[in-house]
Amino acid sequence: MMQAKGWWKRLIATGALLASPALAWAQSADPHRWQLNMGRGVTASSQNAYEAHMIVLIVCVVIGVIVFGAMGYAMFKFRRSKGAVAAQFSHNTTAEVIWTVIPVVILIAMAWPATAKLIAMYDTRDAAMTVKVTGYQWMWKYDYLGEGVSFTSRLDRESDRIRQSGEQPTLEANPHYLLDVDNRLVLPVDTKVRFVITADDVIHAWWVPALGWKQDAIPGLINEAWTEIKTPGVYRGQCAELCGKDHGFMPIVVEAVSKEEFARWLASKKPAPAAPVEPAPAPEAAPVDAGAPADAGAAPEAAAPDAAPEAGAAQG
Ligand SMILES: [Cu+2]
Repeated sequence: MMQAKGWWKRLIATGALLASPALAWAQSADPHRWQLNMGRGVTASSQNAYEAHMIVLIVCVVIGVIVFGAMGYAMFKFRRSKGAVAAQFSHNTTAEVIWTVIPVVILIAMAWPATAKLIAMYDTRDAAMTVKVTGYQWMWKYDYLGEGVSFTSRLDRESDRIRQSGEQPTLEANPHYLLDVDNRLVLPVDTKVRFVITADDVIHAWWVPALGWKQDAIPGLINEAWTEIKTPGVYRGQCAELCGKDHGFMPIVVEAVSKEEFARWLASKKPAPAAPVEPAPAPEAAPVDAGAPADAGAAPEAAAPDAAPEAGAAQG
């Protein structure tokens, strides 16, 4: 009895959810189990895609209801058992003109906003920053162009350990199994970020559903895309082009943070000015170049061990 009650409650709750489109279609950025509709995402592009999809879906539903409704009505109302006799005409110019013109008008009405949205999606001008994305078998590399910051991003060690140990991961213990990386792509919110996307070996595709697009990464070719994330958060994606045996093990994680936080993060990732690699060539070069007029002033200073870091700082 109690069980039956619970079942009814659930049915009513589901019914209420389905009856209210706003509730049923309010999606979080990442897909989840039993999701019925596409997500809205967190960018203008993803919102555009969602709206275009909803317009077309509504048009399809209305057409479906009218066509199948008319068909069902005609079949039932004019059935043979009631003595209906089929008309014998074979052509009707007026009907043909109407059923050609109406679909053309509907198609144009749908194509117009869709084309405007597509054009906006491919307009990478006026971006505040550019990130180069390179696909490798089987990881991603991100270069913040002009910032001197670049790193690779590959499957996190925990996911790698689980998949190779034969252990059975659970949603509770490993909620981001195969969807976590060692180094996340950090991006600022409310900033137009341009991506240039390529690959080093085979074709990959960079895809984060919450951003609203998917772009092929092709060796020898540079594809472009852009995003402007509105909501801070962590958004996950995957390689979307079969690229070899570990295609399923090169996830993408984007972390969108405030502009201030991003500036701090970027500064922390930049190579230190007095990095130990930089001053090293100076003492070596000093004896050779000592006689050269251009380096005559700098060489003795660089040769002195305690002055070396300063020389390095000046170079950096
Ligand atoms: Cu790939």
